[in-house]
Amino acid sequence: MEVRVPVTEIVDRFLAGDRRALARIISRVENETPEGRDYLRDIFPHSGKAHIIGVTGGAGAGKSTLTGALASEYRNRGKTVGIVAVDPSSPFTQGAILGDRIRMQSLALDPGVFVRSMASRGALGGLAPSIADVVAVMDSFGFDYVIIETVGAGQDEVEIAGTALTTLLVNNPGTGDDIQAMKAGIIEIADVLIVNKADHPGADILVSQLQALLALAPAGSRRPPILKTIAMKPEGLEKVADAIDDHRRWLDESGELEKHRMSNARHQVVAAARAILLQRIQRNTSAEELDELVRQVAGRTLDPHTAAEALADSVRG
Ligand SMILES: Nc1nc2c(ncn2[C@@H]2O[C@H](COP(=O)(O)OP(=O)(O)O)[C@@H](O)[C@H]2O)c(=O)[nH]1
Ligand SMILES: [Mg+2]
Repeated sequence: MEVRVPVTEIVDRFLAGDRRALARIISRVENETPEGRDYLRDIFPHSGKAHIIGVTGGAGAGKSTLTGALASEYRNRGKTVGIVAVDPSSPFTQGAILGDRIRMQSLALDPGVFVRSMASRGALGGLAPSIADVVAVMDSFGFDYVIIETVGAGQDEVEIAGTALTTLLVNNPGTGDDIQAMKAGIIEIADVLIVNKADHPGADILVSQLQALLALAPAGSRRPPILKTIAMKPEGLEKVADAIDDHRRWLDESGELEKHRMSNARHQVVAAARAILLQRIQRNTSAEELDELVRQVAGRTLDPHTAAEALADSVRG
């Protein structure tokens, strides 16, 4: 059985920089336990100082490798980094961080880096609301940068972009479908475009294709820089780190940062309210009751909205 330690004691240890307290708080927050909510309430006022970076793109684009290389670049600059890997196939997720990649192993031993992997889907479906909470915990701990790695799957990356202040979109030469995907609007969320695996043929062609796409953007909108990297080597990460700092400066000076904070806060409050209501409905509805409603809807004797009203009514009063 686990020894109960008062919330305030753990929070004090956390605020003093104790990594074990950090690990404990992240677990409780990620699992959305009452203890986790107590921690979050106490430490949330300490968040808001870190720069939050989203790294998104297709599976195998090199997001994890790039995230590790970017973290090393920040360590060289004397900065600390928290990493949240929201990617089931992430090497960060495979327990020991990559036996075969020395750089990532050394990151795992570095007290200036903290890596956490988590599932993208909450128990109730939808993007796990706790991702933003875990990011807030790392932010409160005092990391200079928090990097969120997420596999590009449409809605997820849009929501992650809501949490991240600067979003990197990782592309590869010679794949072709990237450009199509970006036409579908994903490019709108990219603040920095990365052409990774620039050691492969076709990197310059991809750069010009991306430039052509950006030329179509509305006049006056900010053009994301396009940067070539070889994350595996690593090569090109200084420019990436500089571009992220440039973007942060632009956010500060243009007033976009404040707008972003407001819309992100609004999104989080609404998402949390939705999750609470859904939990209450689930608490108040038995599996049999739900099955009965489902049968009626499937049998067309009841429409889905009326069924949902019946569920919602269970939390009233
Ligand atoms: N040639 C080459 N391979 C790379 C580069 N960056 C990553 N890779 C490799 O691409 C594969 C997928 O990388 P990973 O970081 O796991 O991609 P993710 O799925 O986007 O996180 C791995 O085998 C990496 O070693 C690069 O710049 N050049
Ligand atoms: Mg990965």
